[in-house]
Amino acid sequence: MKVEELQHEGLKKWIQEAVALMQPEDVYVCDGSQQEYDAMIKKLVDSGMATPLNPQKRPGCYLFRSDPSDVARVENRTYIASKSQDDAGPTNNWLDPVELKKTMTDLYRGCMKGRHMYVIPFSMGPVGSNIAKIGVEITDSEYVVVNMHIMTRVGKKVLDVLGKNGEYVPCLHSVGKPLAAGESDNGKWPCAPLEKKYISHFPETREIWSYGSGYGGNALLGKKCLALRIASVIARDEGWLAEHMLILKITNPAGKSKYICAAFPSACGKTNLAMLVPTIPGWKVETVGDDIAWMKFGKDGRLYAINPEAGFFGVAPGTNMQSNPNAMRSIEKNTIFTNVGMTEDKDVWWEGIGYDAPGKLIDWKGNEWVQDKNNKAQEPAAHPNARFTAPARQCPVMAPEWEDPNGVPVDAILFGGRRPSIVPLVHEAKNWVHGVFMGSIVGSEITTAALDLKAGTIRRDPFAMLPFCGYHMGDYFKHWINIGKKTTEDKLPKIFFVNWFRKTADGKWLWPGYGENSRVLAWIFERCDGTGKAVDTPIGYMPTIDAIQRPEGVSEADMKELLAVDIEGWKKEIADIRENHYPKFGSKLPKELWDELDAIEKRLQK
Ligand code: GTP
Ligand code: SPV
Ligand code: MN
Repeated sequence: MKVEELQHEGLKKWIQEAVALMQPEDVYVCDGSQQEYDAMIKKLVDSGMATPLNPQKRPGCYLFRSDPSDVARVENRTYIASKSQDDAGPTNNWLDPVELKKTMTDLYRGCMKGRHMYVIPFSMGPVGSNIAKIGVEITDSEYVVVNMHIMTRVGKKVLDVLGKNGEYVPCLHSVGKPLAAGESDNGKWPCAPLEKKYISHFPETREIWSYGSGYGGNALLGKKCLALRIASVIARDEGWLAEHMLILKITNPAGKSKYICAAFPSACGKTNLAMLVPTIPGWKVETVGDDIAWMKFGKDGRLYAINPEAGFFGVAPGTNMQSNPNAMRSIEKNTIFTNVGMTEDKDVWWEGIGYDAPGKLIDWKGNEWVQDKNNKAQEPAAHPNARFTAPARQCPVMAPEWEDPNGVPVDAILFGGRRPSIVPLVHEAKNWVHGVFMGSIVGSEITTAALDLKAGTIRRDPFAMLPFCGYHMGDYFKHWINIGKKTTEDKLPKIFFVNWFRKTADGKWLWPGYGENSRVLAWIFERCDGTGKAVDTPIGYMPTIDAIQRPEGVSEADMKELLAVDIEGWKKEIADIRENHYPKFGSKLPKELWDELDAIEKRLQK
């Protein structure tokens, strides 16, 4: 489609300005069709950027290898450029919006020379639904176009909804590597060096400007940039919640269903929990979303959640037929793989896929790779943050209502993270504010989902939103408390804290995780139903030792450890929150949360 054909004058003007600034060879407006997807893929294959995978084993699948410097989000180059620094708060990188726009305009000048410009109209949420938000991404990356096709709803139907003067979030993106006349990428992933990368958000004007990275959340701007950082600001203003949460439906043997949202930091198990195959007979879990939830109040005073996305951008390593068969089935066809290993017959392989590498591989850097199981220090064949992009509709356990524009009523909200010690398998908040307290203290061992952090150390990641909250986190905590005041306690979701990642002294998992997590979900279901057995402890309600059936391989002693309150450990935890975590938020830390901290400390001292 041509720019001249657009009905929306504002949109046309914005595109024309971008063209004048970025100077692409030509401009193409995406219509979201299959032909368009196929043509884009062909271009990517012809240029050597994409490798078609084995058409028998992986029909419609393609492999990309990114630049080794461009393999994950870059938190230290991600900015919340609100007018006042205080509005961005202590947890976000801030730059003055006027200064930042100046810097980035200079970078954008001529940045698309030798490249095509694509205009991607997309909807987060079902097209036309009154909770959906429209964005338009301008990009010079075909990789972004095909990924956006899968991750969002793209094209003509979005433009129809937008009409002549509809609202949209403008999302500017360039890989930041102009080409000289006659020059091509030669199959090499284009991006800019780290110090030139900017992933910028302008919350007041609701704009996104991204430069220099082609990877994941840095470049697919509907996801973390729009659906979380910008949407969290809109949600604050409008009285709803935009969260880094999976949404699942769980049905008990009697056929009764409940909906659960769960916030875990990046690479801490959302996709896996969302698609879980229960190990307990008679229970069923279905998927509504695996990464982002938008929650709004219904007329009945309950919170309803929608998944604004249309696909999964999931972590490949560790995904296998045992751990997540539904993800494995979702990625059998029509899937884009980024930074995984490739076998000689052009299938994919990664660490933790469930079987040894079948012969020689090409690793994610494009080099020959032979598995050496005796060499513990061998570099992996797949990058630890290697990902698959797959259409949600391919997941065999999508809940039929996953695209319901009204969303699903939320019965429970879970928080969690990777905590090798102290935090038990599950505990339940006494009330909403106690639950907000739980969300505010989420901590997790750092994973490889962000480039610039030291994997393995524990950092606080409140509500799993540390890298995704578009405003002052103290105000965000307050917003959560206020949400609780908009309805009655009985209509609010119950809040729980889970931890699948306890380890033994010799570093083994204390809890088998994955499908076995269904045992904990069943208890949560029962608690919401008013039946599950619990004891009152200083940190909240916990299952009695017999309330959760013990999985095979977990001894009675293990179970006791998983469900014990580590009083001394929690005292240290509380002290750390008091001395290091909460003070960061200064006067914006809601008094209610200090009160919760005092109360829990008192209970621990008894
Ligand atoms: P993002 O897409 O980055 O937001 O990640 P996510 O939260 O969806 O995490 P995902 O489900 O992709 O899991 C990340 C890693 O954690 C994978 O390597 C999984 O194999 C591993 N994992 C997930 N669930 C469990 C579990 O219950 N126990 C253990 N031990 N590992 C798990
Ligand atoms: C995450 O890091 O939480 C992701 C991947 O889901 S990305 O889209 O790159 O943010
Ligand atoms: Mn995520």
